[in-house]
Amino acid sequence: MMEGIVRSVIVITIPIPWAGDTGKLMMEGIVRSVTVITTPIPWAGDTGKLMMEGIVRSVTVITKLSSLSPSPGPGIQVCLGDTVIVNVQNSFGVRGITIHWHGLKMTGNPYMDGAPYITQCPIGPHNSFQYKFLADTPGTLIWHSHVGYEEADGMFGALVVRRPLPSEPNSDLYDHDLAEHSVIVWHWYPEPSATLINNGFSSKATLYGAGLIINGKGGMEDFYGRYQRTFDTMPREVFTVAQGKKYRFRVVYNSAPDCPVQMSIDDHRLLVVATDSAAVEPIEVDSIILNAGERYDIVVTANQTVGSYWIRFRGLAFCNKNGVKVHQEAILRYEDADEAPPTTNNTYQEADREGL
Ligand SMILES: [Cu+2]
Repeated sequence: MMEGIVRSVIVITIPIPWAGDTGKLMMEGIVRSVTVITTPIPWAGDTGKLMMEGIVRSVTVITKLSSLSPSPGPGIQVCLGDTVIVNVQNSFGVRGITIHWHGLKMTGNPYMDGAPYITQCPIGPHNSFQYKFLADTPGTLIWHSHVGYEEADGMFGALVVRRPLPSEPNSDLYDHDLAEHSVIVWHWYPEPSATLINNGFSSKATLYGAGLIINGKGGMEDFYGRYQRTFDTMPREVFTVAQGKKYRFRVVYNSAPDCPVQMSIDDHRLLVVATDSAAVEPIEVDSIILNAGERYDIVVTANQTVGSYWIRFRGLAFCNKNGVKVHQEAILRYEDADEAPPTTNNTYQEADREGL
């Protein structure tokens, strides 16, 4: 608790033998290796707090033991054709959950798609469920809870399905495609989404955007005047690159309100090579705009002076109404660069780009 604002929280912990664990799966006497993702969850329904810049609010999050950031949850990185197994244990005391694998076709396998009351009854409190499905769609996808506001409140993560480079369109355009270059953008409210959104709907009030968080990190401002102060002390996410190399970044956007986000990198162009898990004819731009649930794969060439550069995220629509100028930054840092953040301004206006 800081600054006098305290909320109770349910913290969900997955002590993870996470992505990359391999195991054996036997079907009809045929044994093959699979990528197994085990989540034996003492989610526990523990109470705790999540604090950003002194604002504490409840979140429905999945905590990685290896990280202090409670959301996004662990990235799932698999290969095309892998059978993916995820053991989910719901340790909430009262809520049902499902996990949706956003972007996978799930051909012939609808009951693993996580659509509550349509293809699956929610996993009840203190119950578990094993998802098992084929990674049948290559590209950048997202996994997320599909009940209530849990996704909006933090229960989501990247799901990346890679294929052999010879069959990967545009793979000649980059040197590296690393898990650490997943960029997970979360539209963030300073209190539970249900509180704001339900009240907004019932009173026909306009919902305003409130904040953006990149891979669980970011400085926060009091964008809509709720706390009557400005604060900006939290660390920002840093993406490291080596000068002269080309990197594929996989950008995922999770948002509850109408808040498209414009993303750009100072002094660097973005080469778009895929969107929503489908490869596209490469096109070079100076910014992209993501809507909720969208994914963009971009190639960034580290062709500038060794240093640190702002990666800028600028909210539009509800995130730019009535003076609410929601923005956030991460840092593109070259190896051997000073650890200080970029010295250029990080205002909303600075993030305004042409597009092409
Ligand atoms: Cu979805």
